[in-house]
Amino acid sequence: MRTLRLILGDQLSHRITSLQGCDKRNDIILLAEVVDEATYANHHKKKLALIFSAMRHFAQELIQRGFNVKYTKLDDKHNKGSLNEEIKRTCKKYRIYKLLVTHPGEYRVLKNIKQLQKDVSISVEILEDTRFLCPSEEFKDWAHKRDQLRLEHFYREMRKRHSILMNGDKPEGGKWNFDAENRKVPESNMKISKPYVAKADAVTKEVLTIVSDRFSDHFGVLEPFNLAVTHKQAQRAFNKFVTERLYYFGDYQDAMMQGEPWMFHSHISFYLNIGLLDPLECIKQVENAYYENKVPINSAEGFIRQILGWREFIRGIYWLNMPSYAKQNYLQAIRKLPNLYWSGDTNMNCMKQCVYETKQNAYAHHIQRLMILGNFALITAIDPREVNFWYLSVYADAYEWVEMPNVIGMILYADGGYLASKPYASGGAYINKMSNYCKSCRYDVNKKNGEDACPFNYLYWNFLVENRSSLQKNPRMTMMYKTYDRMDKEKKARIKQDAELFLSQLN
Ligand code: FAD
Ligand code: DLZ
Ligand code: SF4
Repeated sequence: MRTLRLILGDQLSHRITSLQGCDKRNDIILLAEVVDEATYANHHKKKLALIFSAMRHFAQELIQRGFNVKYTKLDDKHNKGSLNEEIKRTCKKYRIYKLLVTHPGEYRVLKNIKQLQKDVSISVEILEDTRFLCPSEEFKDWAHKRDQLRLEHFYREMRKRHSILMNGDKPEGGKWNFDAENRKVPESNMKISKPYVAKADAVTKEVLTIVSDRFSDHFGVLEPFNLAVTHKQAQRAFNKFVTERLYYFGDYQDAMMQGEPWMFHSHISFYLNIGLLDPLECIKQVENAYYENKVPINSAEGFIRQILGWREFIRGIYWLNMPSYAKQNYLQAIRKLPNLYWSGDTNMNCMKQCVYETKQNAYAHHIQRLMILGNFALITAIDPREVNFWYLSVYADAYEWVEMPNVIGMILYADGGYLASKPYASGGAYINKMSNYCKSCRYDVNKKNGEDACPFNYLYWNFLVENRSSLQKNPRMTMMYKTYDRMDKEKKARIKQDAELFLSQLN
C-alpha cells in the first residue's frame, strides 16, 4: 500500500523513523510550510527563517537520495495553511489512505494528526522518535517507581544505561556531578571565541525575503541571519564549540557578561531540536575530547549532563503529564506579562540586556532564561500561560516539549515542586555575583529598599510573603522564612510598600 510519510519542521534527520523502510518508488514524503504553524506563537523571525530554510535544504537532500518528495512552500497557491489540510490534500491527490509520522514534539500537533483518522479515515501510524535516548515508555516506568522525580537520579541511570563517562560501574573522575566547580565568576578580560557564522545561500536568502515580507510583525530582528541550516553546517558549529569553547564550558556555565550573549555555551539547541545534530553523537564527541585530554572533566560532565540528563528528563516530564501539565498554576499567578518582555524597555539593566539579546539572536543562555527572565516572572507572579507563550515565541530552539517543563516546572514552580525541589527565586545578590550587569544599572544592587534599591531585592521577599502558605512547608525554604521572620516590623513594611509600588507600575 502506498504510504504518505510526513516530516515535520523539527524532524529533519536522515535517521528519522518515518523514513525507515520507505518504498522510494511508491511512497511520498511530505514536508509542508504552513501559516498555522508559523503563527500559533509570535515566533521570532530568526526561528521562522531557520525552520523554513532547514526544511528546504533537507527536502533537497532527500530528493538527491532518491525519495519522492512533495514540498509545499508557504506561498504555493494551493497551500491550505495547516498541516492537516496539507496531509488531506496530498492524500486525496495521490489516493493515499495511510499516514506515517514520527511522534511529534508537541501535544497539540499529535492530537491534530490523530484526529485525521476519525475525520477522513486516513490510517495514522505514529512511530517512536528514536532521536531521544530515553523512550517515553521507559521514562514512564522509571517515574512510576518514584514519589519525587529528580534529575540527579534519572541522570545517573542514563549514564549507566548508555555507558557514558563510566569507569566500570563507577562515574569517571570519581563523582557523578561536578556542578560545584561550574560556578566561576566571569573575569572582565576574559577572551571568548565567537560562535560559528553560516553564510546565507540562495535558499536562505529566498526564505529571508518571505519572512521579512510576511512576518514583519513577529518578534525579533531577522538579519544578520547566521544560523546553520544544514547538517554539515550544524556539525561545523558544534566542532567549533568543542575545539574553542568546551574547555571553559564547565567553569563559566552560570556566568553572564554584558555584550557577550554566547559565552562558553554550545548554541546547538537550535540544531538538536530540529534534527540537524544528533544528541548521542554530540555526547560521544565530547566524551572523546575528555578521553583525549583536551577538556577537563567538569566541562565534559557538565555538558553531557545537559543533554543526557536535563534534555531527556524534561521531555519525559512533558509527555508523562500532558495535557494537564499545561494548566498547572500552583502559586495561582495571574499577572499579565509586562510589555517589557517584548520591548526591553526597563531600567533594570539585567532584564534589558537579556531581552535585547533575545531580540537580536533568538537566543539567551540557560542562566539568563532561568535566573533573570524566569526569576523575574516568578517573583512578580506572571500567569504561566503568558510566560509559556513568550518563551515559546522568542527562542529559535523553542518547542513545547522542552519549553513548557522549563517554564512550568523549572522557573515558575507552577507544578508545586514536581520538577524542581524549590523555586529558583533570588534577589539581586545572585545576579551581581554571576554577572557584571549591576555595574551599569540605574538601581543599586546593595540597596534593599527605596527608590534606588534593586527591585529583585524587595520583590524576592515579597514573593516569599505572598506565597507563604504554599511554600513554607518546603524544608528547603525554612531558612529563608526564618530570616524573614527575624526582620523588624519596619523592614517588613518597607518591603511590602516597595513591592506594591513597583508592581502597580509594572504594566
Ligand atoms: P548549552 O548550555 O550549551 O547546553 C547544551 C545543551 O543541553 C542544549 O543545547 C540543550 O539541548 C540541553 N539543555 C541544557 N539545559 C536544558 C534544559 N533545562 N532543558 C532541556 N535541554 C537542556 N531549551 C530548548 O532547547 N528549547 C526551549 O524552548 C527552552 N526553553 C527554556 C525555557 C526556560 C525558562 C529555561 C530556564 C530553559 C529553557 N531551555 C530550552 C533550556 C536551555 O536554556 C537551553 O537549552 C539552552 O540555553 C540552549 O543553549 P545552548 O545550546 O547554548 O545550551
Ligand atoms: C515551529 C514550526 C514552524 C514555524 N513552521 C512549521 C511548518 O511550516 N511546518 C512544519 O511541519 N512544522 C513547523 N514548525 C514546527 C511545528 O510547529 C511543531 O513545533 C512541530 O511539528 C512539533 O513536532
Ligand atoms: Fe538587575 Fe538589580 Fe543588578 Fe539592576 S541592580 S542589574 S535590576 S540585579
